[in-house]
Amino acid sequence: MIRVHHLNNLRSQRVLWLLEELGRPYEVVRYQRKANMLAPSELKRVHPLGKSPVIEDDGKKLAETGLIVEYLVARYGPDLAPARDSDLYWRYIYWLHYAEGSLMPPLLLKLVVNRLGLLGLPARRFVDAQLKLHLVFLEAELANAPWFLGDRFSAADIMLSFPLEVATQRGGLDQTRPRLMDFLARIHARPAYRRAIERGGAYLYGA
Ligand SMILES: N[C@@H](CCC(=O)N[C@@H](CS)C(=O)NCC(=O)O)C(=O)O
Repeated sequence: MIRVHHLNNLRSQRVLWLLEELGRPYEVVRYQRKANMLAPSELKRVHPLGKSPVIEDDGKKLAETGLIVEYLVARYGPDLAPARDSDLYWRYIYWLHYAEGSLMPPLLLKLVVNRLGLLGLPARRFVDAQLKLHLVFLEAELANAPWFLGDRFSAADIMLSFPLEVATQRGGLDQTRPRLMDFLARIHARPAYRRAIERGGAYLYGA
């Protein structure tokens, strides 16, 4: 059975949600963040970086959410991705990389800037401008279709969920971007999303 090493409240929620969408049985090994927000040292026994998510499946141990999503979809749920020989497939892969590679960094920077208080002020304008750039881009991407790959829900939507949820907390995402807010409302209403929250435990960013 697939085992998910899950740190409360964070990125690994997407992996649980994906597994619920796929209808795959899985085991959750839960870890609680320490007061300093870092993962407990037990996670370093699973992977040297001690970060979550990590999954174990069929003798393999995999880290990085984008890779885990790509692997699980390829192996267990090809319907959640476009056909490999289509142009849309590369758009799908783009979103898998974009979510962690481009959208998360300014959100992480915003966390740091906020914690620095006055010291963070010089960087705030730059970070806010970067976040706005991404939100304008993403809002426009949903102009003609409900999901990031068009009319069909896909694992790209799952991958983008976490940074967009975080953006509502500290990235300036609000009702001025109605398509993104509607996207979040629609994913939060999905039965699989709700089941994943029950399995994963408290999740500050969800509905
Ligand atoms: N890009 C990686 C990021 C992994 C990551 O930073 N995970 C965070 C949880 S959101 C973590 O484990 N933080 C605890 C720590 O760094 O100790 C991924 O998507 O898997």
